[in-house]
Amino acid sequence: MSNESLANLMTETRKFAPPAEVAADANVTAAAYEAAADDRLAFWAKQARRLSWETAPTQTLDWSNPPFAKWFADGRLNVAYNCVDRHVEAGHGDRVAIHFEGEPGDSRAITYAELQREVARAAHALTELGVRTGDRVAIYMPMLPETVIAMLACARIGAPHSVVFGAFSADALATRIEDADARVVITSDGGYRRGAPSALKPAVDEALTRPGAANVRHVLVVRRTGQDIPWTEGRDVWWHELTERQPDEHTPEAFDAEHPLFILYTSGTTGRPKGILHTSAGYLTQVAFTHHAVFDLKPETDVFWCTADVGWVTGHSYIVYGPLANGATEVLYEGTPNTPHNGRWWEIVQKYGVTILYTAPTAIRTCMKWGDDIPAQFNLESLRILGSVGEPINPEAWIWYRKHIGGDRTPVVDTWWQTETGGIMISPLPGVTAAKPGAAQVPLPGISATVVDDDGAEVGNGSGGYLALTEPWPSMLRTIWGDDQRFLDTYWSRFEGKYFAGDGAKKDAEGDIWLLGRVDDVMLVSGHNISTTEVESALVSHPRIAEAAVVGATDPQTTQAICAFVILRGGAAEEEGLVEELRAHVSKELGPIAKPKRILPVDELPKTRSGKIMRRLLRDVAENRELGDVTTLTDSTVMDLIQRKLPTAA
Ligand code: 6R9
Repeated sequence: MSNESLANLMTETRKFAPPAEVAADANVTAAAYEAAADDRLAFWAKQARRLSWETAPTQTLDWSNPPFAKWFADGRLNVAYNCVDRHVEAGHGDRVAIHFEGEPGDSRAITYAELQREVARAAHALTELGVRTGDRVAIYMPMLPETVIAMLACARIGAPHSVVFGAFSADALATRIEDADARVVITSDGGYRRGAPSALKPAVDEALTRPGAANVRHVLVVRRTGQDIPWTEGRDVWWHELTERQPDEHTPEAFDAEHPLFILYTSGTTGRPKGILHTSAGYLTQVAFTHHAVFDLKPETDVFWCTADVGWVTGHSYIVYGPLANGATEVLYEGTPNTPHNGRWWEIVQKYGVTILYTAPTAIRTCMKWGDDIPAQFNLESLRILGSVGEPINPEAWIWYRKHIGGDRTPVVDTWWQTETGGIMISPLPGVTAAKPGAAQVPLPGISATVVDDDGAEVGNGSGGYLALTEPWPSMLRTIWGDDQRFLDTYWSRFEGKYFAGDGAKKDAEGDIWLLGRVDDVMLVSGHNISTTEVESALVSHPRIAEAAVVGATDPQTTQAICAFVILRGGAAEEEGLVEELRAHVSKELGPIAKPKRILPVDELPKTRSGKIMRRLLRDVAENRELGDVTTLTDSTVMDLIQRKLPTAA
């Protein structure tokens, strides 16, 4: 991003100091930054002592073969023991671990003592199915307690899991089963989505017809909806039948700190999905620490709710491993935010007295679109901290979130991280940082991140460039499963000795970091680099716009032309002159160079199930190309809707 004037145009200047009561009682204070700056490795060695070790580590980081890191390498522990048993042993067996809320309104509270018994039975069940330490298990599930139990059972016996989004196709599942060479698949008959049972098992059956999936011996099936499903005798096993007859005690075995914990596939923009490999102790240390620090979790009194899907890294780290390692009480919700009504999330916050909410900008903007009056019907006073993850959060959405969900009193923490980083890397701390709407701001204590230019040189304050991570961190990916070379090429070859995150970023005059979206999403317009995020933010700051997605479409005059897809607030129709008004608005906010050439009002935007806008597909539309791979879309009819709109706007 060479165009500094444009990179400086995001003129957000509002700041929100931490509330006095949060600051006074914060888990982590400014002293943590100093301690970590003094001795980063000693800081992490101390954080590792949050965990219970069978053999405590004497080593912290082994970086003798960069970028292949080993953390706490001579230590041994069991991840599931750390997330479950030790809380029971500490006398918290009666504490609710999971408040499960089904979409149809059924609910189930699972205490740590019950979770311990369920995980024990599931661990025995996997062993009976022949799963041995090191074998891979694919988990293809809706959001159910059994999903969490299955992951913990795998961790308990040292069998790395590979969770595949329940919304992915049979093809996507088959590719992932094959790449990881999974031996067992855990699934369910189906789950409830948008008010109706939706089947899952048939996709597994289809995936298992592919030659690459030939090594799968068993399919373990959770009964959720009771719908009729195809059954293969000998291969398919009911979860309840198998687990019910298992003992409810299981002796945990300690594994090496670097024992593989899970593989999680990220699709990226091109090529085969990458199997991101995470290992045990470093990962657990960082997710436990960050959950404690960023959300200020008080396990006795807080009720935590992360709305992500467990099939996404946010679900792994902040539904399963972080909160449970910290002995938290949390909500697990099966369904969609608008079933049976647009206030369902806020009803859940009220019902369970949720104190900490962690969600994505896309969800926040959707709620904005539905209207302020929806959350206003519920009592949200229990909330004390709000978090955001997944995309840059535009300042207007940040402000709305704080005001309409947080009652104008809660801190909002904008957390930047990736599947590859395993845990949160850049974020304000709720009791320390004066928050700036739209910025993740500061690397956490113990994390080293900066912004560099094309040559890898650090940029000064006020300049734009690429986000780079300059020191190894405990929950970093260890490699791409089965492809060390791709690991080196993708992340470590762009800048010597630094991790290339693939995100554009800038530092403001105070040295705070602003994330500007994926580098692939930066547009080149008449020689200027323009971030899609900045143009989207400018659009959303207009009162008529609820959501915006911006892409660069090939253009004979300007290399790329800015093309914006926008959703109008309250679903209103487009009136005469609105598009012109919006173009003028962006021009005023960002400068004439950033003025979109085309603005197309649409009803929906194409998103992945983890809430990210698929700009790639919008680029296909803007350039009149046939659509690329749509298998990871939440709702594939969205693209038809958008294409049908096109002629009016051309
Ligand atoms: C956790 C997660 C990673 C990419 C990342 C970046 C974007 C995530 C963000 C953010 C700006 C934030 N991203 N959080 N951008 N501000 N707070 O989302 O993992 O699915 O692997 O995506 O998401 O572009 O590189 P993952």
